[in-house]
Amino acid sequence: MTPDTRTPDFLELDGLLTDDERHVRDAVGRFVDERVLPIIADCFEHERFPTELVSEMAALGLFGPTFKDYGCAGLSNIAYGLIMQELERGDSGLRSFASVQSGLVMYPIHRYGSAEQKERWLPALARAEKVGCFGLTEPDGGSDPGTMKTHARKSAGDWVLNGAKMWITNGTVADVAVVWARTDDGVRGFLVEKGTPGYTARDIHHKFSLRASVTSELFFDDCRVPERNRLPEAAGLSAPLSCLTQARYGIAWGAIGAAQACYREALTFAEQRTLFGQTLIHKQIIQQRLADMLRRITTAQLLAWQLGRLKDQDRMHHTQVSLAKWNNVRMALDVAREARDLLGAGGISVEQVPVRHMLNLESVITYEGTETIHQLIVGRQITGVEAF
Ligand code: TGC
Ligand code: FAD
Repeated sequence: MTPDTRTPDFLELDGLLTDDERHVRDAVGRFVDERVLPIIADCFEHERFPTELVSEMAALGLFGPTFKDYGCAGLSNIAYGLIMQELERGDSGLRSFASVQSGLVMYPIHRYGSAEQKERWLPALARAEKVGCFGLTEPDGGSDPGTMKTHARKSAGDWVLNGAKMWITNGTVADVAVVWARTDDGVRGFLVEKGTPGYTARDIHHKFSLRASVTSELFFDDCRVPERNRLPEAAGLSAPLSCLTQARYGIAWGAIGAAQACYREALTFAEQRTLFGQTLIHKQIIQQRLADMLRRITTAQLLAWQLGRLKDQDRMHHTQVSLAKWNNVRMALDVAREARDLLGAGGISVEQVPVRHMLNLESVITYEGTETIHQLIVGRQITGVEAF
């Protein structure tokens, strides 16, 4: 078989997927080609999240797809990864929306919620009749959530929240915010509903990254939340950190999609652009750059696939996810920058995909743990020494 250098799938990973996984990938891929790519550059340019696509994503079963109950599809974790890959081939903003809804809102409710909370929220979130957000990061620093200032105090059977969260995806559009706050018993999670007195959200503008995604600040000013809205099984910082593991897993796959989009455009350009009497593909340096992109994407694909296998076998460790998020996002950012440069001046236009992906990936390498934080997590796993 001739290795596929177009998709690219150089090591025939397609053959490692089940029929269901291929079917899911192709269905989401068609959605991205037909519904996302025609509008996404305009959304990015005009700082608009394409809300009109959310119900279509829900109809495709893209929210909470690995859960077996509450109206979800019960897909494998590899299928989930492929969904993220295809969405991020469209735009990191779309993948962010799905990451937050599935990994950061449905996951904590499914794992840490009461039966009543699950019944109330999970089917509605799966159908995207309700949208959620996840509030962990605070204005004084996101890398060290253990020092969060937002706090909740018990008062006449309710909880009273005070504090602020910053850089929150979907904050102003969310019907429910999963909010992490310090209590006398350590960190606890709360479901704060839109319209609760004392809870407000406001969008952050002037972003040059993830422009097709809503990013917000959340404020809690004596915000009273009933005990029934506390996640009863969430105790301590490990609860929000376990949610991050889910979202980071999806990002490790998603970054591959962004890199694929950039590589394909660079390859097509190099085949068509004639300079010094020949198309660019005849130049050694261009071939070396394309080969390097292919090498990086291929190793990231293998890494994501094995991570997915481990997750499907319930053997995945969160430090393995850190290694994959670090490697694959760094790979995608490097490929996007290379592709941007290879396109010459045209590469600075949002009419070509690399600059949009490149700018988006500047957020992706920062959120869900910065590259440095993931290096330190892996470093701690190697040495047993904490160096944060
Ligand atoms: P540490 O002592 O390491 O851990 C406390 C407890 O948690 C456990 N744990 C984890 N469990 C599951 N998954 C993980 N990833 C875990 N990491 C740690 C750990 O075993 C321990 O359990 P126990 O039972 O012993 O108590 O805590 P630390 O305070 O030293 O923190 C370590 C550090 C720096 C790794 C952590 O704070 C960290 O990951 N910081 C980065 C914060 C971050 O990534 N924030 C992301 C916010 S959400 C976001 O960005 C969404 S973007 C959304 C989009 O896609 O649009
Ligand atoms: P800081 O933590 O202040 O870090 C600043 C710098 O210091 C970084 O370069 C970092 O790598 C470095 N650094 C940190 N610790 C060390 C150390 N020990 N040694 C050496 N260097 C160190 N958060 C949410 O809770 N929910 C969301 O939905 C969400 N969505 C986001 C969407 C976007 C578009 C963005 C950009 C961010 C989002 N975030 C969200 C926040 C994100 O998780 C944080 O930005 C991230 O965790 C880093 O926190 P910080 O920006 O405060 O940087």
